[in-house]
This record gives sequence, structure tokens and C-alpha cells, in this order.
Amino acid sequence: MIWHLLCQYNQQLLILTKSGAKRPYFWGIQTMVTQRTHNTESIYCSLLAVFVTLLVTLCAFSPISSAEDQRPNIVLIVVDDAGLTDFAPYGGEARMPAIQALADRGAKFTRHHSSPLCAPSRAMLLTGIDNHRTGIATIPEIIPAEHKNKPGYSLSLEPGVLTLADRLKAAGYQTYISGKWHLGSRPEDLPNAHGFDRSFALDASGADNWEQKSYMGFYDSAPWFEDGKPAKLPDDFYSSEFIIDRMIDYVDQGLQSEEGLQPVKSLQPVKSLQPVKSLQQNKSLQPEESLQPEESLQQKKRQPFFSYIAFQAIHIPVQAPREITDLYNGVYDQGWHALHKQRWQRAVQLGLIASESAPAYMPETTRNWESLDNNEKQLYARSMAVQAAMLDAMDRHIGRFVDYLKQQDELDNTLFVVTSDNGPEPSDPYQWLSSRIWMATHGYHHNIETLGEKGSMGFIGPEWASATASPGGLFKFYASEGGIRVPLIIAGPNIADPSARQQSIISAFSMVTDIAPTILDYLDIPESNDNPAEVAINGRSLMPLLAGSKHAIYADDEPIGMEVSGNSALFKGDYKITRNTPPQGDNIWRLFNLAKDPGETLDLREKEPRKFAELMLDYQAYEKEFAVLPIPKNFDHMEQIYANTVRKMVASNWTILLLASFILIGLMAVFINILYRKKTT
Ligand SMILES: [Ca+2]
Repeated sequence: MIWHLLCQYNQQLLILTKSGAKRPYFWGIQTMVTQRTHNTESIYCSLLAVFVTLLVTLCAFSPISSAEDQRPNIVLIVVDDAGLTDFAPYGGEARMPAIQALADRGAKFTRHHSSPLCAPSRAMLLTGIDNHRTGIATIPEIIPAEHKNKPGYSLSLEPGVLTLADRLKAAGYQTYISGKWHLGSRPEDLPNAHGFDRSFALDASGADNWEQKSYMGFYDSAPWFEDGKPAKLPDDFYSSEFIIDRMIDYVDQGLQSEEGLQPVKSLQPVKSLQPVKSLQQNKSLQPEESLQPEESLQQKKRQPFFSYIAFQAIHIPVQAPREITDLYNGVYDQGWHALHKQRWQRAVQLGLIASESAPAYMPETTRNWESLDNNEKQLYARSMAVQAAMLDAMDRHIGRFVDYLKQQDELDNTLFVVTSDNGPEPSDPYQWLSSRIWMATHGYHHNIETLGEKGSMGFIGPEWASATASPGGLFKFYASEGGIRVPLIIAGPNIADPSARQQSIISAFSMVTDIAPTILDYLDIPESNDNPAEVAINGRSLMPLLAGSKHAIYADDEPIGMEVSGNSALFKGDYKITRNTPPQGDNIWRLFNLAKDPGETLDLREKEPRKFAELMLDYQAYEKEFAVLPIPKNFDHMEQIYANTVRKMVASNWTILLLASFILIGLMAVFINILYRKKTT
């Protein structure tokens, strides 16, 4: 019987082996077996050989070999709208011990750049591909009609664009997202259609942090989804807390499913701590795919995970628990001019910029802090305190996730990448009457007594945004350094050796598109699977910088372009050309030397016309290569947000508007009729 089964199995090997009859996988054994000698010794030898064959074959066919089982987990954390110096390791005031600990044992990048807006940055972060080739060239809120549905501007991840989750899942990773997605809400756009095994995702530029509620007229609601289906938030929701809770749930269930069937790690002690018992094992959260019997043995092994954590912090509405906000009382009482200078000084002290460089300009519209009355000063200082508290609260929950991984013996085998999608948010929702009306009718208020709490529309406004963007100029929406120069911390096994180098500071230029190829390179996963339909990664691995084998990834004579809705930049060595659109920009290109002038205060166009012309030609080549569409004349993103919001509100409420129009016309007809009768009588 055993003999029969073994022969059968060996026959199956031939079927399974791609080379089939021409070159059987174990043709020598097959020959030995099929000869069926009656010599007992030969039979034992054959049995032994077949047994060895079975073992070898199981290993060969296993998608996750024992060596691969030891691959590290990947935790990619993106903070929303945090500028370079908002992170404590970069000079920020908020208490961030968890992120500080990662920076202390890892690598801190000081010249890392993203795009000026959420969704394009996230598309590039997750794919390693320029935003114009992902389909997410810009965001739905500001796209002009001329760009809608053009290639690269579909605002969905287009065919052939693979996410890190797609790639890591194919390589045997479990893949999870918890937090803001903002890359489309049609079924084919959601994270579960882009490689994520488990997903708890918000498809909007933002939402309330305390309840399931929109934060602006562009959105009817806060569209949260779990595994592709609309999700309802719990009553005790706070965004940073729940985003981490959900991620712990997912990771925990992934780890739980492996328990007891295979040793988790052969090289590590047996776990003494069980997964957190308090986490609910909701049936609806069980993995959807039922494993095939043949795969189950292999799948039960330790499976590393990819965890994408996309916080709402510190996007509008800026909200945080009151008791944490109170810790920052008095910190911002000196006002935005003082903070602007302090952040610049800290940037010098920390080596982020050259000491002889000049601070960036604050916008001309910046009010003199001393001209404000005491009530205004208190309100604005409290607004910044809430923002610091939002970062502080987020870091506490990151710390909770780190502690959880430590409990699971997974911390030492986890790579962390922590970054932000763009610079500080300058919007003041109380600037426009229409926005004020929307907030009043949607239960939002803005008063110092409850700032940051449920129902509060917290924000820092343009003055604090330009202060926190220091040492860069301007802020989110713009291609100036304040809008796109963001923190990047990478920590994990073999990234930096604290005993040898302590905290590793990497001052080489890097782009958001470099993160995905870095993670793939770190895991030794090829960037391409030779599929001609696949859109190629154009970012570059930063591993040579992390390994210390190179001091730069981009040569000094190599141009790197970036564009989102007309806000554009091109970097080349120490130089950069920048163009910003209204309202803060004027559509004029300028040339800067970032090594000497990181605040972009001195336009070198006239002084160095050849360099300016050279970079302009490089930018034209970038536009052509990545099919960047020209921005319409007189484009102003604030006006575009308003126009797109009105269009969307009309489109989603047309039946109500039609009914209201009929009623109005009817009332007018009655009124005219009454007037006519009065006149004739
Ligand atoms: Ca953002």
C-alpha cells in the first residue's frame, strides 16, 4: 500500500513538474522506482530515496521555504500633513517617544521629499511609481474639468499599477491596511482589490476623528470600508486609537492562525506570551480565503506581514483628547513668528540645514502676533496645543503597537518605515461663508473651551502652518520645501547598527517613490515580474544608503521632477526650480540653491541663467516622459475646491434640488397669481 502511494506520489511529481516528461524532476528516482526490483535491499533503498525525495520536493514546492519564513515584517506608517520639523526627532514640540526610539535605533533621512498633496503622495508611496503613471496625478477635490479621466488622471490606480501589498502578497506576506486610503471607493479601487488581505480604510481626504462624520462639503459622509464593505465606526471611536486597534486585530488573527501547527520560528525561543486576549475575535474578521488542503500545511507556517498604517493625524479636523492637549498649555503662547524661528534654529542644531542659511519667508498675509487680542492669542495657541496633542496621542498608539509586537516576539524582526505625505495644512475652514454655513449645519463649532473635542473643528491655519513648515517655505498644496520636504525614518534588522553608528543620519536626496523599491530590495523581491502590462517602478532603492555603501542614490547631474496640479519642482544636485500656483503662488518658475538656501529665499534665475535654462529643459523632459498635463490658465486650487464641491453636492442631491425648484416655482406662481388678482380687483 505504502509502496503504491509512494509510486503514485512520484507520478504526481512528474505531473506537477513543469518540465514534465522531457526532464522529470526526479527522473533518477523514477527510473529506480519503476524498475520494481524484487530485491529487498533495493526496495528499502528505493523507499528511503523516495522518502528523501518527498521531503526535498515538499520544500521545493513550498511557496515559503524555511529560510523565507524568517523574513521580517514590514510596518509602513504614514502621518497626514506633518511637516519635516513636526516630528520630535526633527525638532517638533510634541512628545513622541515611540517615533524617537525608532529614529534612535534606525536611520533618519534629512532631505526626503514627497508631493504636496495626500493622494498622489500615497499612490507613489505604495507603488514606487510617479503619480502621473499611477492614475492619481492629483486629488478629486482640486482636479480641473480639463484633466478629468485623462490617462494618469483617472484618480484610481490604473491597470498594471501594482501596490506594495500586491507585490508582498505574491511573495507570501499577509497584507493589512488600517487608516486613510484616498485612492478611490469603487469596488475595484478599494484596498482589498489592490493586494490587501484585510483592510479598514477611509476613502476620503479626511474625516472626523471622534465620530463617523464628514469634515467638508465635498463629502456626504465619512466613507469607511472594511474588506471592501461599508463599515460603521464604534461609539467610542478615536481615529489613532482605533486605527491601531484594528491593525492589532489583523496582525493578531494572522499570528493566531499559525499557532500550534508549526513552530513559529525555529531559531527563537517558544513564545511565552499569548496574543492579547482582550481583542475581540469578530467572526466577520476571519480571513476570507479558505485554504486548499494541499496549501494548508504550508500556509500554517509563520507568515510575515505587511502592515500599512495611515493615520488621520494631523489632518483637519485637528482633534485630540483634552487631557493630552492640556499638557501643551503655554508651549505656543509666544506665537507663530517665535515658533517659525525656533523650528529653524532646531533645524540648524540638528543638522537638517546649513547654519548660515536664511529662514524661509512667512507669507505676506501673516498677521503680526502682537496685533491679536488676548482671546485670539489664547484660541490660536490652544489650536497648536491640540495639534501637538494629536501627534502625541498618535505616538502613544504607535507605542502600543510596538509593545504588542514585542509581546509577540516579532518586534526584533520588523522593519519600520515612518514618514508623512506632505507638509503642514494651512486651510482655515472659517475663511469662507459657505464653509461656515456647512459647519454650522453639520454640528461643528470652533471655540476654545472644547477645542479638539467631539464636535470641534480644530485647525491651525496658514500662519501656524508656515511656522511649522520652517525651515521650508510655504506649506501643503505647494512645491516649495515647506510643502514637500517631510520626515523619513527607517528602523529594523540590519538597517543601522547602534553600537557602530548610533543614530544614522542620511542627508542624501530621496523621493517618496524610493520607499517601495527600498522595501522590495530589503526583502530581495524583484521589482519586475517581466509582465509587459505592468507599469515599471521609477523610484530607486535606498538600500545602498542604509547599508553605507553609497553616499547618494541620485547623481548631482541627474534631474528628478515632481508635479501636482501645477505645483512643480525639479531637483538637480543642490539646485531646484520651483513653480507654485495661486493663491499663494504666481505660476512663475524660480531657481534656488537648496544647500545654501533651503528656505528658497533667493531666486537665482538672473544670476545663474544657464543653470535655470538647463533645469527648465529638464522639467520639460520630465513633463513629456510622465505625460504631465498643462494646468489650465488662471487655475487656483482654492477656487477649484469650491467649484468641485458645488458640482458634487448638486450631483449627489439633484433629486432634492429638483423638488425644491418645483416647490419654489409653484410658490412663485401662486404669489404672482395673488398679485394679479389683487391688481384686477
Ligand atoms: Ca496629507
